Amino acid sequence: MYTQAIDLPGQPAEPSRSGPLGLAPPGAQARFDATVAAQGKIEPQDWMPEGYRRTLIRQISQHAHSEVVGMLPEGNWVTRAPSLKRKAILLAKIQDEGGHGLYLYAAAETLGASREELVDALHSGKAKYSSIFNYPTPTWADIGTIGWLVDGAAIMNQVPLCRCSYGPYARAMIRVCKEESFHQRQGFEIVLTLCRGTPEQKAMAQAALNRWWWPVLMMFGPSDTESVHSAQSTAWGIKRIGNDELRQKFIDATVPQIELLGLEMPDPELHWNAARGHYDHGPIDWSEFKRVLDGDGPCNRERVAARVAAHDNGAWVREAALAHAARKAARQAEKQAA
Ligand code: BYC
Repeated sequence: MYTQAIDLPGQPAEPSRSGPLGLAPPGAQARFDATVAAQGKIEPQDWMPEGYRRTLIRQISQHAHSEVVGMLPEGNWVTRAPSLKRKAILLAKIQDEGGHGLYLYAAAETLGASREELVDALHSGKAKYSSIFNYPTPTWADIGTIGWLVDGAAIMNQVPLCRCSYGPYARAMIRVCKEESFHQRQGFEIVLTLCRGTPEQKAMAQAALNRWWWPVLMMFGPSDTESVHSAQSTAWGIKRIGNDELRQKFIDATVPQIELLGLEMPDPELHWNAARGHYDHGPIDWSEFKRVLDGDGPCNRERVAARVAAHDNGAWVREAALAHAARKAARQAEKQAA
């Protein structure tokens, strides 16, 4: 997975870009359209429209940033998880999220973006990451709820991305979804344990569900009528299912889980609509979503500051790795010359 950015034998070293003035080589656009229409895969060495490339860099890098920033709310609980076993499981989950970030940065690099520019965009506030990671985790129940609902919503959104038209992204999603599935189950198990525990523990689970429910619904993005990218991304085979349909699928799958846990519904307007064959829900407060995207959520500043500090504190590791790689290359060159 990490080697996706390495050149393929017999293929051009660089992903083929539009010609001068952004013109496609003869037949390239038709080949691209035919591949997308046939649900085939576009690979890094294939010609692709500049807008397709930019859209993928935007989405994949935002997705990578989300995975990496998403480690922070959970990292907050590694030392406080209630048992050694819970600590070990949480640590492994957080490491998985870091791994997802790496696959995704590698996938974005196959499109000609450099890791430095992507990371700089996150640190300067230019690039977005998922709104959900700007909320705090005040109790252990929040950790269970993140696994159950946040990873649950992530799977709902990412399973269709396994069929995305861009090969490296689609392939990264297959492994990511398998791991998210495990995360979702471990989160549900934490919440189930709390719900079967003392009244105080069950109340903690209820409070976490109430806090996370609406932000989780916002994870799927704005309503289709407000979504600026959906139409084009769907035409390019990047998006397979719209934001509203995925949100509805998530709600329909989650309500029975809330019932099984014996928790109260976090939205008094949630009810089964037999005519539609779906659950209806109350209105989502999109002004809150907008505030969080504009950098004014409960933890936006803290999250970006933590990432910048981690990057700065890790400068020596990057320098050491580069020095090691340079020495190894020099030794190899010496050997070849001898
Ligand atoms: N948060 O036209 P739209 C995880 C932005 S990590 C922030 O619908 P699109 C996990 C959107 O970017 C899960 N911004 O856009 C990790 C656009 O703004 P720009 C992360 C959002 O791209 C650790 C504008 O709103 N998952 O699971 O067609 C621990 C208009 O939206 C959000 C992914 O990244 C949001 N929630 O559709 C546990 C999945 N929603 O870019 C778990 C990959 C929308 O024009 N991404 N925006 O400035 C996608 O599937 C799509 O990008 C989205 C949005 C469905 C999110």
